[in-house]
Amino acid sequence: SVAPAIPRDEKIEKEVEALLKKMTLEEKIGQMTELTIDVITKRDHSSKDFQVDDALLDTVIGKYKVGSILNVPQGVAQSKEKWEEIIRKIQDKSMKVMGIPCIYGVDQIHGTTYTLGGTFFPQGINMAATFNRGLVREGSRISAYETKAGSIPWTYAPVLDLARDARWPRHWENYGEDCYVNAEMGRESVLGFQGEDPNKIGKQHVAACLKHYMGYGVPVSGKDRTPSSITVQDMREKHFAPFVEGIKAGALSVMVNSAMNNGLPFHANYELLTQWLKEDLNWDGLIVTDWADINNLYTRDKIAGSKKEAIKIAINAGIDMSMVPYEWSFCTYLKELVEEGEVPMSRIDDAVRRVLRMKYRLGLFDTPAYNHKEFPLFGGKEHAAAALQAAEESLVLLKNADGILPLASGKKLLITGPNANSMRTLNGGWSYSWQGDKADDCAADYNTILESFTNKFGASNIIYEPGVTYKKGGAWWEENAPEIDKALAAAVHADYIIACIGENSYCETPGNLNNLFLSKNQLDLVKALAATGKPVVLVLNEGRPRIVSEIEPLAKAVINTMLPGNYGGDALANLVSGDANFSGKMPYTYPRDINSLFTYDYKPCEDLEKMQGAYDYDAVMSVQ
Ligand code: 3DO
Repeated sequence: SVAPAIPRDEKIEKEVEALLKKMTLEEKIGQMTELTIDVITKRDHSSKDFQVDDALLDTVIGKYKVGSILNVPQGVAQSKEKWEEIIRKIQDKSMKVMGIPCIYGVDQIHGTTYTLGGTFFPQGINMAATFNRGLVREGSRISAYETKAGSIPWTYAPVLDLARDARWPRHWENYGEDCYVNAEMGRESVLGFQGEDPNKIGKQHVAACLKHYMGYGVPVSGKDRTPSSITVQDMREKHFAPFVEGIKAGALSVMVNSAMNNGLPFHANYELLTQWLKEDLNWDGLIVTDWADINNLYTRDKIAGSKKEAIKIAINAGIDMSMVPYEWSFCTYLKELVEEGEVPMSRIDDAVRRVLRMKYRLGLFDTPAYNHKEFPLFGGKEHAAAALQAAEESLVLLKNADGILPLASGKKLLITGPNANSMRTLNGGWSYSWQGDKADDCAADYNTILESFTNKFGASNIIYEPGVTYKKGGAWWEENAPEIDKALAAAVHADYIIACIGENSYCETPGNLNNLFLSKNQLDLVKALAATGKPVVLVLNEGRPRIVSEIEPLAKAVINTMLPGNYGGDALANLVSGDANFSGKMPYTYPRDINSLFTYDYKPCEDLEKMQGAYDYDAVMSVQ
C-alpha cells in the first residue's frame, strides 16, 4: 500500500480518536457543515458596523453545532481588527458549546483578498508568468501571514484548474494552461501557505485548499460551471497532476469542481473523490464542496430526486464537508440518512476524522484566534517589495518593434483607454469584494497606471484622455458612449500613445461572455489613435486573452499586464521607462482569432495546416 501522503502525527491521531468517541451523531454532522457568515450576522446591511448576532450564533453553533463558517461579512474586505473580533466571537462560542474550534475559510487568493490594508499580489495567471517558483512561495507565505493577522486559518487557494479555454471567466485565477507549471507553482504555493510541516501549521501559516478538483478550466461552452468532456487520459495526465503535486506538498484540503464531466457531476464521483484522491494517494485531508453544490445535484444537475438524495450521493462519494451555505437542512437530512442506514456511520466517522485532524494540525484547539498585534509586518514595506517584484516579473512584452521600449525620456505621453486610471482593472476579481468592484475605493492609496506614469515621467509629460470609460455601477462589460475625438485632440500634443485597454473586473459566472473580441469602442479608439501616425503602445489589462488581432499590427509595442494587482501600475512604469527589465513569459496561448482557441499541446499539425493554407503560425502571439 502507498505511504500516507501526509505522514501521520500519532499524538494528533490519538486526540482525534478520543474526541470522536465522545461525540454524538449531531455533533459529528455539525463538523461536516459549513455555513456562510451571513447566516450569523445582523441583517442590517446598511450599517457599516457589522456584528455577529448572538441569537443566530446560538442556533448555528449552539443548536446545530456547525463546525465551519466561510465568507466575508457584507461581502467587502474587513480590517484585521474586525476579523479578529468576528473570529474570536465565533471561537469563544464554539469552544464553550463543543470544546471544538470552528474552522473559518476565506478566499484569499492573491494576497489578502478580504483583509483591508493587506498586500495584494498579482493574480495567479501573472504569478505563473514570472516562472519564478520562489516568488510564488514567498507570495503565499506573505498572504498566509497577513491572513492569520485576522485570525483566518484557512484559505481557498491555490487555484489549480488549468486555464485552457480563453473564454472561461476564471482563466486568470490559475497558473496557466500547462499542467507542469500548475503543479510546480501549486506545490510552491502550498509550501508558502502551510510551511514545511503539514502536521504543525503554526502561527504564521494557514491551511491551503487546492481547487477546484478538477478539470474546471475546460467547459465545452466556455462558460462558468458548465459541463466538460474530458477523457480519462487527459484527466489523469493533465488535470490530476497539479493536485497530486499539491497533495505531496502537504495540502490539507481540496475543493471540488462545481460542474460535471461526461454527464457525472464531480460532487457525485466516487472514483475521483474517494479512489483517486483518498485511496490511491493515501491522503487523509479534507474534501469540501463548492458553494451549494450538494443541493445542485438535485436542483441543477438533476441526478438526485430530492435534496436528501443529493446529500446521500455526495457524502457516499467522499465529500467530507458541505459548503451548504445558507440553511441547516443538511444536518437534519444527513442524520436521517445515517439512521436509515443509507449513509454508513463509518463514512461519517471518516469525514469527521478529517475535519478534526485538520483543526488539530492547525493548532486551533490551542489557539482558536490570534492577537492581530502579533503580526507587525502586515501590509508593510517588505511585503510591498515582494508584490512589486512579482508584478514586474509577471508583465509580458509581446512585441517591441524597432526597439521602441524603453521609452526615451522627456517625451510627451498620451495615457488613454478605460483601464488607464483604475485600481479595479489592475486587480480583477477577488479584490476587496467578490467581483472586485470596490477596489477603486479600497485601494485608493495605490497607483493606477496613470498615477504611476505621472510619478515616473513627470506630470508635465503626461496627457490623460481616456476616450472610452467603463460605466460606473454598471455590469463589468458596460462602457459609456466613447469620446474618441477628445483622445484624438489630445494625441496632437503627444509623442507616444499608451493605450490601456482590456476588461473591467469580474469573477465566476457573472464574468461569462458571448464575444471574445475586445469591445468595439476600444478597437475603434486604438484604430483612430494609430491613424494619427504617432507610435502606439498597447497595454493589455485583462483576465483572459480578448482578441485584438485587428489592432495588434497597428501598435509598435504590446505589453500583456493581465491582472498585476496593486503594484501593477508601478511595475509597468518601471518596465516601460527601462528602470526594470521585462522578463515575464506567457503561461497560456494567446489566440489570434475565434477559431484559434487551443493550447500549446493541442496545436494543429503544422505541416498539414501549412499545406492547406488554413493556419498562420505568426498568428499565435508569443507562446513560450
Ligand atoms: C468559488 C470558490 C470559492 C467559494 C467560496 O463559488 O467563496 O465560492 O472558494 O468557486 C465558490
